[in-house]
Amino acid sequence: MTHDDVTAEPAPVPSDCLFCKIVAGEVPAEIVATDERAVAFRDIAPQAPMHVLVVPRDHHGDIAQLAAADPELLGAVVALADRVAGEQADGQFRLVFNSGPHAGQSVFHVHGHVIGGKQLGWTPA
Ligand code: DGP
Repeated sequence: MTHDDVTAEPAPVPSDCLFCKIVAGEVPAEIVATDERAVAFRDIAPQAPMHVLVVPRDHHGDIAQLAAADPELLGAVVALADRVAGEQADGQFRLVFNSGPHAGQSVFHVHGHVIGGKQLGWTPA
């Protein structure tokens, strides 16, 4: 994907989107926080004492598509990540958005990995 591919047009919602199903309550997840626009739940394969995924309720494929289509919603995702870090850890966190398969994205409903609860190393492998 290039920047030319990013438009404000909403992407079609895939009928089999895992994170849409978690948001809808159709697939179980350990939800730790919600608000009107976003949902936070524990990652199924945690990489740190706190490893929570924050997703917008609306479907967007990746962070660039979300930022182009609804920047306020991206702000809501970041705000919920900050709240989760305050509730689940010491308020300090790393927020990672993998964007595209080469970056490690495997679920194509934008999600921020909220990671913390220990001293984190740098850089990611
Ligand atoms: P990414 O690779 O950046 O697209 O992150 C996807 C994350 O989603 C990965 O860390 C594992 C997590 N994950 C995949 N399937 C499920 C699931 O069914 N439930 C939960 N809670 N997390 C999942």
